[in-house]
Amino acid sequence: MKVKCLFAMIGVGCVLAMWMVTSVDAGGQSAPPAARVIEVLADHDSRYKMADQKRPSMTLKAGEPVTLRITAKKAKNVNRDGAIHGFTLLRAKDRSPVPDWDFQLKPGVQEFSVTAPSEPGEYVVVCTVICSQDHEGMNMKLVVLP
Ligand SMILES: [Cu+2]
Repeated sequence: MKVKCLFAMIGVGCVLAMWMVTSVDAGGQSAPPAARVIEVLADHDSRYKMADQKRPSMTLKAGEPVTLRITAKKAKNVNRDGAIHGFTLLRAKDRSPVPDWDFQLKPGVQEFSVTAPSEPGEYVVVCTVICSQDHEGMNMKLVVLP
């Protein structure tokens, strides 16, 4: 009789422990860290701008999820599809495009959810719309930290 009771208590204890472990796990998964929001202005003078930065540049951690909130203001030219600027990320050392970082900007504010490259190093954002005669100078640095 006493032995049976002991086993029953151990059984209940195990179920309780498992429930606690799984619920803690589920809680962790349901609340991912909020992505940092990075605000960029793609301006009418064919320049990217960021608040309080003379030369705009972003610094991200490898694989960090971020939200790009980009405000675009029309320069001289508009693309056939209505885009006024582009926002495309290239690896600096060989100018190879980074997957999922290629955006056409329409006038106004747009948000893009992106993940920082997994490879640390220097990257450059370039405009892909011939927005004015100053288009060639429309770029911005991105540094990815390990
Ligand atoms: Cu441009």
